[in-house]
Amino acid sequence: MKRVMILNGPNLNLLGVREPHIYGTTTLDEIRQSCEREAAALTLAVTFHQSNHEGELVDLIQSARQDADAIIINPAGYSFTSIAMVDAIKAFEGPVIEVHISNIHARDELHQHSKISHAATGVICGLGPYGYIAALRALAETGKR
Ligand code: CA2
Repeated sequence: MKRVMILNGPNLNLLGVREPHIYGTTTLDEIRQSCEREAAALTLAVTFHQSNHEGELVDLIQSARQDADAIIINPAGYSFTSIAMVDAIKAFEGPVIEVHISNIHARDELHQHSKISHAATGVICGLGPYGYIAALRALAETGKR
């Protein structure tokens, strides 16, 4: 069974609680539940993590070298700053899909240019929480054809 590690960066624990006009009303726990349901339907094994700490996210990306076949990551605010996460992702051999709930390209300049995208296999943004489901479906398809 393909193992997928889903990683969420800083402040995503506040989803659904603050700024619903940008990020919607779905909570991170609801996203976790829908990812777990979808993964079961696709026969993928998922783990779901959130951290507000860059080093902890780097440790998780490194651990994926042993523990996962693919990564889905919403790096949140670290998208725009973290060379350490870019380097860790480059050391991971499987596919890495970057997900953003909002359309970062339609945001202010601070939120537009993700450094993580340089190291990602693919990027999904602007589809709301469905982006995580789309990423799982893409990973389930990868390697089939
Ligand atoms: O759209 C996304 O998924 C983002 O990765 C979310 C990040 C933002 O910095 C990126 O530009 C796009 C921010 C996550 C913060 O989430 C909050 C949720 C509720 C209230 C405050 C922050």
